[in-house]
Amino acid sequence: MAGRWKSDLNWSDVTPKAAFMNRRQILAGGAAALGATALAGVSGPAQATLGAAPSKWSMPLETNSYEEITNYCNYYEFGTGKDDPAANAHMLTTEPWSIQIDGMVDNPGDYGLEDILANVSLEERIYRFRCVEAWSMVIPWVGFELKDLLDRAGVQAGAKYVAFETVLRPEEMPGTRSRVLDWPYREGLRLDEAMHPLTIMATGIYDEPLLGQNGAPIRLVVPWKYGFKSIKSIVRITLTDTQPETSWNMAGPREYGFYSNVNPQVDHPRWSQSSERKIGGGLFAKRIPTLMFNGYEEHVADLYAGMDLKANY
Ligand SMILES: Nc1nc2c(c(=O)[nH]1)N[C@H]1C(S)=C(S)[C@@H](COP(=O)(O)O)O[C@H]1N2
Ligand SMILES: [Mo]
Repeated sequence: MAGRWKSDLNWSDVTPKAAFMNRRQILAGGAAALGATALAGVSGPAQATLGAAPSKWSMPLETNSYEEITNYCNYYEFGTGKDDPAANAHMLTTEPWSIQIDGMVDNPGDYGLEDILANVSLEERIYRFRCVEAWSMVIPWVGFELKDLLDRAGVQAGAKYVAFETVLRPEEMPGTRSRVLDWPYREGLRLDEAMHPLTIMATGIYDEPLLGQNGAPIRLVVPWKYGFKSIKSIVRITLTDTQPETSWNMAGPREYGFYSNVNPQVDHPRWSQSSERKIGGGLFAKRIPTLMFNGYEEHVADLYAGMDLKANY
């Protein structure tokens, strides 16, 4: 990898995709050999990626290297620079971890991470990721459908939106001592967006449990929306009948709307959204055209049928 990343070489530095495929085969064989009873006894972070099966939702794309994905990050609680999260996120304590699920649900309460993972099926999904700042990556996530967790919580009739909150610990998150955003970091989805099979809660990348900078121990991934929707280190999920506030919309309502769908036809007020630069291609890499809904149009366009996508940006 280029010199700006860490200099110590490891498996992820050599042909990321080939290494990944190898590891996947080894993992599949190993998991089968272990069997269900052996797996049931495993708990803790190791379980965050163990046994993930390849998903039919994966995109057939060349993935970014582990080094790129873990060193070029946005996580303002650890600083606004792209390399701040990698430098600072180790300060965050991620064990034990639980998510408070409340609002319009039949089974409100604190759901421990191990308990959450014991009741879902993990998949490995290669997804496009597009930031509003016009860079992109392809990331092999390990995660499960958010719908599985919401079904368990029992969404009540009348609920229309899902609100998410990131943990707020100023003593572990130096970036929150400045008021660059209104903390805790908040995001929201319409209920049908949250229930869509492409919407996942991720717990790993490349068979590794998430690192702090990528949102350990559990974060949202909504592949047809801009990166800022994919809220990290989630501690609270609230079902509600009113559209929730989101940190970026509060910070810059003209620049960041509630929907935040990847849309090459609607420019950000300060730059074009029609093309992107895939991280890792080097300084002279050609920009590539940005696809409607980040390439997931056939799966999600009907969620927005009849909506004015310029007004609902
Ligand atoms: N809590 C929290 N979640 C966050 C952010 C943040 O600053 N804080 N940044 C968002 C933005 S702008 C992007 S592009 C993605 C980046 O995810 P990655 O660093 O794992 O690639 O996280 C999103 N989730
Ligand atoms: Mo972003």
